Order: sequence, then C-alpha cells, then structure tokens
Amino acid sequence: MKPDLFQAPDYYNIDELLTDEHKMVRDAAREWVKREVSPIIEDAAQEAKFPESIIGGLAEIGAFGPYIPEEYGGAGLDQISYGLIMQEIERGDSGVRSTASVQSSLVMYPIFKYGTEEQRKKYLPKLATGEMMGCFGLTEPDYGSNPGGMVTNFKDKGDHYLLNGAKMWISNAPFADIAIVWAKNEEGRIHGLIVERGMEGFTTPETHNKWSLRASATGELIFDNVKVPKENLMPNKSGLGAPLGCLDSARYGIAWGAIGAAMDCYDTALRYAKERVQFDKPIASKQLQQKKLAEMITEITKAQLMAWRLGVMRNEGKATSAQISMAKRNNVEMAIKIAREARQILGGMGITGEYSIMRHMMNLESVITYEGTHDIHLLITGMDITGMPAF
Ligand code: TGC
Ligand code: FAD
Repeated sequence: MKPDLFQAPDYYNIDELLTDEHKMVRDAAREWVKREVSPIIEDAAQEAKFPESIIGGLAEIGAFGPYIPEEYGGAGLDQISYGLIMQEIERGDSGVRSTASVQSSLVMYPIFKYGTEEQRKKYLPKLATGEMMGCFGLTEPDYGSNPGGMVTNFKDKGDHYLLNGAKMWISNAPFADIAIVWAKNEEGRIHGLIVERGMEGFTTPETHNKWSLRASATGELIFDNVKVPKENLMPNKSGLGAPLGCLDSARYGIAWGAIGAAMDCYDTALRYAKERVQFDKPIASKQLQQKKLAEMITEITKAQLMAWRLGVMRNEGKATSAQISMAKRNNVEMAIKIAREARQILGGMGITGEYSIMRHMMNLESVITYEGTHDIHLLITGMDITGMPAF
C-alpha cells in the first residue's frame, strides 16, 4: 500500500468550532492511525483478520469508552471528542472503528447505564484498557431490522438463569471475552445479560467469506442451556428501548466515522487527479473530474456540520433518536457515494489494494446496513415527521 499522505479537508474552517481539547484528542488519534493502522490495514483486510495487535493503541487514544467517566477507566470526554475519535479511526478503516464502537457504545455504555455498581467496577476498567473485549448480541437469524421479535430467551431456575438461542452477525464475537446479550424472560420482556466466555454451552463461531469489513471479526453467539449467574443481569432498564438506547450512541459515532472514510477517499482522489496525466494534462484539470471532486468536498462539508451540530445537541442532552438516525443515514450514504466516485477517478488503480478507496467502499456496504439499515433510518425519519410508523 502507498504511504499514508492524508491531509484532512476542512473547507468551512470547522476547526474554529472545536475546543483545544477536541483538536488535541483528534490529532492524537490521527497520528496514531497514520503510524499504527495505515501500514498494516491493507494486509489485515486482504487476509480477513482483525489486527489484535492494535487493541492496546486503541485504548491509549481513548477509543474504548471516550465518554465513560474516568472513575470507571473511561476518558471522561464529551460527545464531540468521541465523534472525532470515531472519524479518525474510520479514516483508517471502518472495521477498526467497528471494534471501538462496539466496545464503547454497545458494551461499556449498557454496563454503565443499565448495570449495577458491582458490574461497572468489575468490567468497565478492563474494557477501557482492552484487557477485556466485548460484543453486543441483538440481531438473530430471523430478526434483523425487527429485533423486537427475538426468540433468544432465559428462564429463572432459582439460583441462575438458563439461556437459549442464537445471535448472528456479531462484531468482535470470535475474540470477545464477554457478550452483552439481549433476551426475553418468561413474560416476553427483553433484558440484557452479561455472558462470559467459558460459560458452558456458549460458543462463538466465526463468520467467513465476507467481502466487506474484512479487518473486523464477525461471528455468531450460540447459547445451548447456558447457566448465567443472576448477578449478570443488568437491572436498570428493560424492554426494546434498552438495546435501542445503546444504538443511539453507536449510530451517532458512525455519523462521524463515515466522514473519516469519505475524507480519506476524497483526499486520495484529489492527490491522484493532480498527479495523473492523460491527454498531456493532469486529469484534475478536466471539468468532469472537477465536478466529482467539488461535489465530494461539498457533501463532506455538509456532513461535518451535521455531525458537529448533533454533537452539540448530544452534549446538551437534547439530540433525539430520530435526529441521530438522520445523521447516520445521510453521512453513510454520502461516504459510500464518494467512495464510488473516488474509485472512478483512480481508474484501474482504484480497484487495487495500493489505495484505500476500494476497501472503504466495500466496508461501507456493511456500515450502511448495520446499526439500522438505510431504509429503516428513512422510516424512522418518516415516522418522526408524520407520527405514523410504516415499518
Ligand atoms: P418501537 O415500538 O418503535 O419501540 C420499542 C421501544 O423502544 C423505544 N425506542 C427507543 N429507545 C431508545 N432509543 C431509540 N433509538 C429508540 N427507538 C425506539 C420506544 O420508545 C419503545 O419504548 P417503550 O417504552 O414504549 O416500549 O419498536 P419497533 O419494534 O416498532 O421497532 C422500531 C425500529 C424499527 C426503529 C427498531 O426496531 C430498529 O431500530 N430496528 C433496527 C435494528 C438495528 O438497528 N439493529 C442493530 C443491531 S446492532 C448492530 O448492528 C451493531 S454493528 C456494530 C458495529 O460493528 O459497529
Ligand atoms: P433484514 O432486516 O432482513 O433486511 C433486509 C432488507 O429489507 C433491507 O434492505 C431492509 O432495509 C429491508 N427492510 C426490513 N424491514 C423493512 C421494512 N419494514 N420496510 C421496508 N424495508 C424493510 N448486529 C448485532 O446485533 N451486533 C453486531 O455487532 C452486529 N454487527 C454486524 C456486523 C456486520 C458486518 C453486519 C453486516 C451486520 C452486523 N449486525 C450486528 C447486524 C445488523 O444490524 C443487521 O444486519 C441489520 O440490522 C439488518 O438486519 P438483516 O441483515 O437481518 O436484514
């Protein structure tokens, strides 16, 4: 792969909207991605292996629990810093950002919000350092967009719960030490349980043959009469709103992350277009290529402003789930369109692993599907503005 010459576009001086702390956190993550992710990520994706060697570095830049209070090992940062970290990591690779999103928003967040003080103390500090890794099991083979229909269930056996069922498409599952599992009790009410690797009857087979998110490990969670101690149930919230509350946080991070992937594609295409000569002139001098590049920077700028404003509202506790859905949907679609256009600017070179664009493009096919599909987020906006659910 070519050396990482990335220069972040900031057409509207959005840096002026950021605090010194935001910029410091962002720049540290940017430097780390350049140093530790860019040199290895293409091989990891080609070999379809999650590069476990970067877990310590992710922890050091604050990617595990950026907004979790410091007393539990988190970085105690605000929502904009969290977003900027996700942006920089996804500039490197969406799969690496996935690992950080899951650990922070889908594992640490529910333990922090819905767990007991004992659970917080037991798990959060180790999750923050990466000593312990987690995954989040909501999706099932027959219940993807409609997780409320889940059939995974647990029964009260007096001194423990007995868990049965299966989850699929679970990021981090093959190597996770713990799984946050959403399952129904005997009354059909959804609860979150912390399931630990090593519990008898719990297995995590890896999902192979992915053309997308290849540097992220995906797997299933199988529960065959797993005895879960009663103290592993998170007591402070139940119902579908509990897992969906975690998704709000993860979807917000993706709204920023997708900007990173788009910035990398734009920056690569701009540099290539200035250097590549055809018909005796750089292709950047041709109107057709300028149209593509001009539209890309316009869309990136709009997405940056949307993410920043959403971050301000999140910091104030005012952002709604529907506002988060709009940003996730808009920014991921923006990124995937930019990846496709950028790929064309590179001509044949665009399909090779010498450049990051094709990898981003393939990754974004997962990003536009997980955490709620493109269609589901549109329907969430539709419901919000009409008051009529059309799912
Ligand atoms: P509905 O009846 O609308 O709602 C049920 C309850 O949930 C509440 N609620 C929310 N609460 C918090 N945050 C949200 N975003 C919420 N959305 C809804 C709602 O108020 C209600 O509460 P209550 O107290 O009245 O019971 O539920 P529904 O069954 O009609 O479904 C609504 C729908 C379609 C929006 C929802 O099911 C949905 O979002 N589906 C998409 C599923 C999804 O996003 N799955 C993601 C799986 S995890 C993943 O993909 C991780 S990838 C990680 C990575 O690698 O980065
Ligand atoms: P389906 O729900 O079957 O949807 C198929 C198609 O139908 C989509 O186009 C969808 O938009 C459309 N559709 C569905 N319902 C409607 C409707 N009402 N109206 C109109 N169209 C509709 N899940 C986890 O729990 N944890 C994870 O860590 C995780 N990681 C993932 C990693 C990867 C790489 C991938 C690909 C997925 C991951 N997922 C995870 C699962 C992901 O959240 C689901 O794939 C997603 O929610 C969609 O579910 P589905 O694939 O079953 O598609």
